[in-house]
Amino acid sequence: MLNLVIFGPPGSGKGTQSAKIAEKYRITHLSTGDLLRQEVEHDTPLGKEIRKYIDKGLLVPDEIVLREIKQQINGQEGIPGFIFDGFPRTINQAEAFDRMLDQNDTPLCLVISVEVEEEELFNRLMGRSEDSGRSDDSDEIIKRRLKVYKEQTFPLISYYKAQGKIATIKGMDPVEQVFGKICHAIDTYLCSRKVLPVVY
Ligand code: B4P
Repeated sequence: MLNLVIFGPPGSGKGTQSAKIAEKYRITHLSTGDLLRQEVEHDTPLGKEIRKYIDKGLLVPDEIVLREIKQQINGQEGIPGFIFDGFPRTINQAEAFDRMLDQNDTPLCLVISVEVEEEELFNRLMGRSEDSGRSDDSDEIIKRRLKVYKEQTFPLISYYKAQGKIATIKGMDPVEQVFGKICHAIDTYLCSRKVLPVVY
């Protein structure tokens, strides 16, 4: 089973690249951002609770996110793999995720870490804000999301480096070039079952 995580700050291209990875490697794309926004759209009590966090640019509480992920994984046994997009985002989520994968006997293969400079991230998200309709794509909230990333999500790089699972991708290039580098990292893993400690 091919279990991949794509990791990076807001605007690094996680959603964009995940769709392409899912299509090429025929695995299921699971975006916690999309799952949470769907709950908000349905305007359920849970959706109302989630909205309070997303609208402020804060992370949604771990227990809500973990429940969503569990439901998705448990409903889809026997599929070729997953690309987890935007999950995990805290050390607590990563530890719970490791336990979940252990229980299902389906280890995590590779964590794709996409690196983009902060000014470019801000410009991309402000560019998207014009037609995304996303309540969190606004000047002040984007700045908060970038701060939350540094404080709560960035430490996951050391967590997965210690497991020898990080492939680092320079994400400043156009979409197709970034995708080419990601495919190279995945194909290298598929050939050797090893993650090379290089920057693609
Ligand atoms: P997400 O939906 O994950 O939003 P994101 O971090 O902004 O990434 P996204 O995938 O949308 O953008 P992308 O970089 O592809 O999360 C939203 C919110 O949900 C979070 O703030 C949080 O509140 C909550 N949440 C989600 N997961 C959670 C979790 N696990 N725990 C707690 N809370 C959670 O693309 C951005 C823009 O860049 C696009 O316009 C794209 O076209 C452009 N772009 C992409 N690649 C490019 C390239 N190479 N060159 C130029 N532009 C590019």
